[in-house]
Amino acid sequence: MRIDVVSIFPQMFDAVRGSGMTRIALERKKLQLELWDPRNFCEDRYRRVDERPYGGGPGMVMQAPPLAAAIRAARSSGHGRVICLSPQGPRLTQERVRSLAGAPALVLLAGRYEGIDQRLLDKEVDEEVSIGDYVLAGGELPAMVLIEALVRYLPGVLGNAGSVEADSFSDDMLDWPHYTRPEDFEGARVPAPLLTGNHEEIRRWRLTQALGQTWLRRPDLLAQKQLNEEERQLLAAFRKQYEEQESSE
Ligand code: 9D3
Repeated sequence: MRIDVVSIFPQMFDAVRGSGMTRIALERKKLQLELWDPRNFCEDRYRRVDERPYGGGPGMVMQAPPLAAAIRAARSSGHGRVICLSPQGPRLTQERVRSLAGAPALVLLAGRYEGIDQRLLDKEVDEEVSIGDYVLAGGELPAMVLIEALVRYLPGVLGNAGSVEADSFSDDMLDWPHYTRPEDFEGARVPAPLLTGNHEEIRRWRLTQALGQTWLRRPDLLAQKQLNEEERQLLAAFRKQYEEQESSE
């Protein structure tokens, strides 16, 4: 997959270049990441990319011409859809990540300041995406969030190929709790079913925990999920135990 990013802070992307799964993807040539700085596409000799808003008001607005030139340069290499990271976009979901991961190339536009000239968005941007309802200073970290989420879908990047599939199951359910050595950590023991070596018992314990934790912490997710007969029984057992424990405390 090829990802071209348009940003006035290209150095921020050293973070994804230099570490973790994204670095592996780059090394294995599963991912090609190119940065395009709109300041290099300015006519202006001071390299400015922002101006005061028409109509007045606080803050600055990113100007259309340098952004358009940078996006067009970025697109000429790939032929990707242009996605603007924007607080105005629909929220990024795993489903959207999955659908974008199928694209051979994407252009990501990360804005700064109060916003981007609307005409640039109208002419050059195919879709907008937000990563959540909180205020950041720009689209760079959201772009990196999207890149990391996408890279997990590239074949030959994830060590454990099962993880992406496991997520398609678990994106509507929380994870079960995980344990590793030592068996006893300051008096806290690993739950007994995990030590039995009985795969069926372990599977049932994990499914029960996933259902139970989702019920406790994210009832909104559970409400959307169609439970099968086994899941209904396991969740009922979890709730019964939880409620007994509640009333005894
Ligand atoms: C407080 C400023 N807001 C005016 C009412 C608008 C605003 C402009 C620019 C808010 C944030 C930003 C910069 N943010 C992004 O570019 C951004 C973002 C975010 O802030 N939160 C979640 N997802 C994203 S994607 C891009």
